[in-house]
Order: sequence, then C-alpha cells, then structure tokens
Amino acid sequence: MKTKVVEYNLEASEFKWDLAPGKTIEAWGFNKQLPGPELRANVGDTLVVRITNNLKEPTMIHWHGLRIPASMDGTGATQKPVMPGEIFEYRFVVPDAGTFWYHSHANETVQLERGMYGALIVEEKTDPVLDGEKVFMIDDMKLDADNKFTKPGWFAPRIVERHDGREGSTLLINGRENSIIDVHGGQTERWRFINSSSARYFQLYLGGKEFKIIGTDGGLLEHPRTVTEVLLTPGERIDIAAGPFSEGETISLEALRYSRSTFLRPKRQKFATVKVGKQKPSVAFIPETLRKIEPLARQDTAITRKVKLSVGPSLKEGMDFLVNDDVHVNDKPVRVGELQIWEVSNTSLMDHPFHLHGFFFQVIEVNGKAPEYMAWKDTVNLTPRCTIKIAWMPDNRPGTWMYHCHILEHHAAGMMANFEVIDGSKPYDGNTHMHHHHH
Ligand SMILES: [Cu+2]
Repeated sequence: MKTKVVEYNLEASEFKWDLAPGKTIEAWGFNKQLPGPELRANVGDTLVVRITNNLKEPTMIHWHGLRIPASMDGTGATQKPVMPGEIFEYRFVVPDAGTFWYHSHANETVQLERGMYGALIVEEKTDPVLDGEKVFMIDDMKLDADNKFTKPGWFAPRIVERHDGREGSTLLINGRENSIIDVHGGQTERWRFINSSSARYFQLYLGGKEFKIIGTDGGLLEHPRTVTEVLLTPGERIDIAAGPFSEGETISLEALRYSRSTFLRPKRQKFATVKVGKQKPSVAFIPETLRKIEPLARQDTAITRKVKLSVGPSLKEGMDFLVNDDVHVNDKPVRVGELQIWEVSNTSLMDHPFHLHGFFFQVIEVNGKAPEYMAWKDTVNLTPRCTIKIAWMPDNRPGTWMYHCHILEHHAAGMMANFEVIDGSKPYDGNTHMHHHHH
C-alpha cells in the first residue's frame, strides 16, 4: 500500500457539551467535541497532528499504544508542555494496525476527566472484512446536581478518590448518556472499545449474547475468542465482532459488576441500547486465524527486572501508591535489543492496570501459569496479590519512557516510573539524569 501523510489540526479548549438533552457540562477537549475527532490512518502513513492549546493551562498529548519515537510520546519527560496560546506539531509514522487513542498527559486527573481524549484507528489491508465498524469510547463523569465537576475538596472524599480513583455516576459512550446504537439484523460489525475513564473497570456485556474478541491493545489476536463478557480496564482496548442479531431485537449494552476492592461498591450498569433494524445481507468473514503472533520468550526465561506495585500509608494523604516501595520512580535503563522479562507484581489488595508507554509486551505468565492465549498488550490488569511476567523488546527508539498505573489518581499519587532506553552500542555508565515528576 502506498503510504501517505495524514494531517489533523486539534484545538484544545473549553467548551459546552451536551451529555444528554438539557445536561450540559463545561468540557475541555479537542475541536469542541467529546471525544475529540477520530483520527484514522493506514499502517506506514505519517501522521501529523498540530495541537493549538487554547486552554488556560499547559497540556501535552500522549499517543497511547503507538510505537513511535520517544520525543513524540507526549510526556513531561520527553517534551516541554504546550503552554496556553502555543502550537506543537506531533509527527510520526504509525507502525501498527489497531485501536489506539490519544489523550492529555498533563494534569490528567482533571484534563481527562473533562474530556481530553479521542480515538486513533490504524487500518491495514489484512484486517478482517465486516459489515460495519463502530468505535466506542467508554467514560464516566462525576458531576454535582448542577452538572459541574465535583472537586474532592474536604478530606474524606479526597482520600476516597485517591484510593479508588475517580468514578462518577454519569456513564458515557462517545460523550453521550443513554445512546442508541443502530445495527442491521443479520449483520456482524467490528466494534472497537476504548476505556478512557479515570478509574472505571468496564466488564462489557451484551445481554448474554455471544460475541467474538478479535483484537486488543496491540492489534488482532491470533484466533477469535467467543465470550459473553470481557473486562476492559482504564487504558485498554478490545475489538469485538458483534452480531448477527435479529431484526427487531433490543439489547442492553451493560457493564457487569466487577469488584476491584474499592470503598465504593460496584454495581451492574447500563451504558447504551442496541436497536436492531431491518435485516440486511452480510459479507462479514472472521477467519479462524487472524494473524500469527510469534512468542517473544518462553515462560521460564530468566527475569531481568522486578516491578512491585503496592499501596502504603502516606504521611500526608492517606495512601501512597508505590513502585518498588517508592513514589515517582526513576527506574534503571534498558538497552536497545536486549530482551526484557519483567516480573510485575501487585502486593496490594486492589487492582491496578499496568501501562507501558511506547512498546508492546506479551504476558508470558500469570501467577505461575502460562496465559490462555497470545496477544500484544500495552496495558494489563493486575488483580490483588498477583504476579505476572511480561516480555518485551526495546527496539531502536532510545529516550525516556515510562510505565504507570492507568488509574489516573494512582499515577498522580506516585505509581509511575521513568526509565531510559539506551542505544546498545554506547557503554552504560549507570548515571542517568533525573527527570521532572508529576506532583
Ligand atoms: Cu492503580
């Protein structure tokens, strides 16, 4: 396929947005829409995104899941924040097909909560053929009776929000409450789900109907997996083949109860309604093998690094969220071309979605056992007291990268680390410089 340059202009600003008729919020976002514009390109294209910051505070954009140069990663470790009134141009080749997303990586607990995110879809000729495609960005907002964003002002709510992550009762798909999703009877569509919420665990359920998982963070799976529910943690993506349904059916798109050991009690909740219209012919074909995924490492390959996620008492704010017993960590560098086998453990009694910037990994072990299927991931959930092994290869993109819990309040409270990927040909002097942190 001939590659091209695909250009977008994104303006970050405050604007009014209707979540439902008469329910208007003061959103922050891109091009005055929530989510921001859906960006699309083909594998190998050069994506050019110019961001104009018309907010009253600095921002940056992180390209979640994209294997792009470190200088384009959009974090405080790799660029100066884009100040109010400034323009910054991101430019990179999109190397992989899949469902990705972009979001603010500055003051995330506020900027993402208010809507600073959008989908980024990269297509490829070898994608399976379906009858249609929809992208669903899952979110929630915590609003007061006047549809204002609540501030966790006094002590107790602040501690709860820091511990649980911020969850609200306004449930959104693509920036709307109670949406109607129209499909045709007899057809099967590709639905791409992106969890862009601060902290919500979304256990997708279509009224008990079976659907096929065909892809996740890093693109297609090897084989479709038929299920009736699937968990999508903050930051993760899942592509499913939905349907065929029968003409006249109405199906609730719900999140089943998932307990991640929060103060707030989880419950089953409805996000949208699927309405099945007139029967139409189908051309959908999901092959049994979607693609080949070569294993990066055997399950018993020696561990090169341990990353421990834990929660401990804080001197100031109830709880600290820790990586290797510290907050806002500078971890050791890795070398280009040296296979990484990381043991990531969660010694706390709550779940944490672990996100690695800029590289895909394979989960090669979960609590001592091989995983059930192969997938390329950039975000993976760690249940309480679990230990996983991930394998990943630092390819030739030296620079500062990071990993963190994708519950935004946990990330802000310290559960993150920066590390260098260093050029393999240079000697390592063990002397990496410090990078500035979130506060
Ligand atoms: Cu966490």
